Amino acid sequence: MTNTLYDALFAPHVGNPATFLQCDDGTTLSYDAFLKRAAQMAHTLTESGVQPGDRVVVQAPKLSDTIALYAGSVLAGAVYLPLNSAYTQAELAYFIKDADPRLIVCDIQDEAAVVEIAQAAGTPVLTLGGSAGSLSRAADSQPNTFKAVDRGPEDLAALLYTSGTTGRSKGAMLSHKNLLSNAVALTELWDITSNDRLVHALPIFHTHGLFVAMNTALLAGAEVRLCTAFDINVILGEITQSTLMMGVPTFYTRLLDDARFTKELVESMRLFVSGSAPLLAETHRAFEARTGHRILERYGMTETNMITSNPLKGARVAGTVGYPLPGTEVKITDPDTGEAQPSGEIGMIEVRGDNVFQGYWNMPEKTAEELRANGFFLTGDLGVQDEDGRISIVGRSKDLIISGGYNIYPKEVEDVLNDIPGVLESAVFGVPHADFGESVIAAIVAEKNSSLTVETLKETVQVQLARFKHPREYLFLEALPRNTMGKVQKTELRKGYRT
Ligand code: MCA
Ligand code: AMP
Repeated sequence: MTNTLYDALFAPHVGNPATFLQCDDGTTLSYDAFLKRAAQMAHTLTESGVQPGDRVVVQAPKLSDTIALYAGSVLAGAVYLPLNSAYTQAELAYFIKDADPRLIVCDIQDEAAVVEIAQAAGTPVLTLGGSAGSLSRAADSQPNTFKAVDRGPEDLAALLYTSGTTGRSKGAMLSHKNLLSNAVALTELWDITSNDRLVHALPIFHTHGLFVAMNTALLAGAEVRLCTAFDINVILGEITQSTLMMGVPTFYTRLLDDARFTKELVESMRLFVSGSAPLLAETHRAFEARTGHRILERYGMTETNMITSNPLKGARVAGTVGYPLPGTEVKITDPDTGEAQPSGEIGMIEVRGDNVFQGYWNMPEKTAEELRANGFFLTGDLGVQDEDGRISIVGRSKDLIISGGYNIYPKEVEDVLNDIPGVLESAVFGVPHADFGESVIAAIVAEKNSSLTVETLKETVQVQLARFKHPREYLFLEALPRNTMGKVQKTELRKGYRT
């Protein structure tokens, strides 16, 4: 009997007294204690009716019990479906309808609202949020061992939603093999060991904070300082006792903006990793000048896990994302013909390997559009590979804004805006932002004689979309700039912004 992820990430830690998690409130959990809690979570899931292959939706705070729930879901053979805690009720309702989960776990503070949505689908709801959470309370009385459900490498372990150029979010199906192969590659490449202590300030509902950070730590037996948020005062304190940090570029610009962040403070640190959004070469250089550390930039996607990384030993070149991970093939192709491009030519980044997902949940046509029959996945990122194999991302063929590491697909925001009475059309675009890298701006063309106001727009947007997707400014225009084919010219909108 085997369970691919459990056998590799969790089983080796049975009886391991080393510290696994340290939380904001000072509580610590050894690996052994964590596994016992995971077993209790697995029992609670099965008692709630969760069968192997069932989806468990989790929109919960960042707690040790949330990580134990992830482990419990693996043990019970379920498919873990984490959601951004910023999602609104409207967004949550879509995911629940699409994923048809057997159980929903939410923040105790959101219980009433989530129950309202869940009732329509007849799905039970349990809560997390300290000792009062109903999931935590139910788990307390369960046995602390659980026989892992048989799951093979191809079985699904997680379903992660990612928005798309069509506006509708798609569930990326990730198998045990997808997650494990990537964790193994990264742990080896970055030489993560049980001597490491990771400062973990990322959210645990995305690939970066959940799989890149947690799965590598589990595989290596490293210690994790679980910070509920990126609080600069907490981070500055923790960094003096840690060896490793994983973050989005905003983490590094915020650290550099603080005069207390010095070379002396990072004496124990051995590695700073950046990803999820482009790290400016100027941030890379400033960080090295301040600390002596060259940030290691890597590149990935929800559908593919991590794809490339700068080397641990060897040149970490600012503005590049390094080399394909072991076991991962990368091809740069002509976006029109799909033909491989010679080195030095810009093209679509395509990826193949055990890290690449199994397709989009219930969307075979979308899967066929983006995942070629030969196994290569079309990332929508434009890149160039040099003679040596090193890759740089130079743009995107997909219309995407990345703000503080969160992805915002303009089409999703435009769909919401266009449905508001009085809006004739809209175009959403990104502009540079000092803290978040990019921020969201909406250009609006109002219908003639309408009394549309910014307040009306904001009211609807607030109900429909998570806060990080909200336009930070609305520009009222007479018409949208279009090319001769009628396509909206977002480059013109960007150029015209504040000029
Ligand atoms: C918070 N706000 C944001 C963002 N985060 N607005 C735009 N973009 C954001 N990323 C809003 C808040 O709701 C708040 O709204 C206001 O901005 C200021 O919040 P602040 O307290 O400054 O923000 P924060 O709570 O400190 O969060 C910033 C953050 C956070 C730490 C950068 O966004 C973060 O943890 N980002 C990491 C995302 C991540 O893990 N991405 C990985 C995706 P108001 O105006 O109402 O006050 S996985 C992925 O992309 C692939 C696979 C990969 O390669 O990793
Ligand atoms: P997601 O949909 O959240 O998985 O986001 C994946 C996207 O984030 C990729 O397709 C890239 O456009 C972007 N991304 C991730 N890492 C990097 C990086 N190091 N540099 C530039 N873009 C990145």
